[in-house]
Amino acid sequence: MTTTTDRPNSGPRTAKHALLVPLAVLGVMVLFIGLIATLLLFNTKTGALVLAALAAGGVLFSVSLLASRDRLDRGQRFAAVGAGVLPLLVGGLIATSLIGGIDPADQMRNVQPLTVVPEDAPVIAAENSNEFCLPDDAGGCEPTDTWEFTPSEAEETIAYLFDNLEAGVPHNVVLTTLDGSADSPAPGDELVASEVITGPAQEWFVSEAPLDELPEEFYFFCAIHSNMDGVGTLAAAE
Ligand SMILES: [Cu+2]
Repeated sequence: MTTTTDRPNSGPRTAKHALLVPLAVLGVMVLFIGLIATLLLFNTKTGALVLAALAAGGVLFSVSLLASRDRLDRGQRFAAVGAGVLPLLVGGLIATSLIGGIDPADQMRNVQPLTVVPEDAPVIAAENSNEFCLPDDAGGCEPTDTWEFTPSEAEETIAYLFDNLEAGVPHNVVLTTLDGSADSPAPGDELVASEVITGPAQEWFVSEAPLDELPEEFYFFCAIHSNMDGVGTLAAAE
C-alpha cells in the first residue's frame, strides 16, 4: 500500500481555503439538488418516488462508508461514489427516455395542478348518517331528501361538491336513474359515484359522465348508509 505524505488537504488551512471550501460545498449542493429536482420532474410519480428513495439510500450508504473508514481502497471508493451516482444516472436515462420510454403526459412536470372548485358548483352535504343536508347561508345545513341540481357552467360532465361535515364518518354520493316514484323512490342504474370520504372533508367530484346523461329526475344515496337518500331534479344551467 502506498502512502502519500503531501496531500493538499492535510496542510495548514489558509484563509483562502476557509472561504473556498464552504463555497464549493454549497455549489455542489445546489447542483445536486437542482439535478435531483430535474430528474424527478421528468419521471412519473412512482419513478420519482423510487428514484428519491434510491438516491437517499445511495447517499446514506456513501456517507456511512466514508465516515466509517479513515481511508478507502479503490473498490470502496468506487462503491461510495457509485452508490451516490448510480440512481442519478438511472434517473437521467429514464428522464431522457433512453430507457423506459415514459409518456410525457405521465411526467411529474406535466401533472395537472389541483383544480379549483367553481363558485357555481352544485353542493350536497352530510352532517349525520341519517340524511343528506343542504348548506344554507347562515352556516348551517338543512336536512333534505330532495336536491335541486344546477350544473356548474364550467363543467360538461356531471360534477358536484360533496361536503362531508361529519367527523370520522365516511360518506359519498351516488347518483342513479330514478326507479319508483318521487314519493317512493328507488335506485335505478348507477350514473356516477363520488369517492367515499371521511369527514370533515370535501370532494369536488368531476365525473366522466356527460351532463346530458343526467335525467331530469334522478335518485341519490350514500353507498355506506343507503338510508341517506333522496330525489334530485335537474335545473337548467343559468
Ligand atoms: Cu353515509
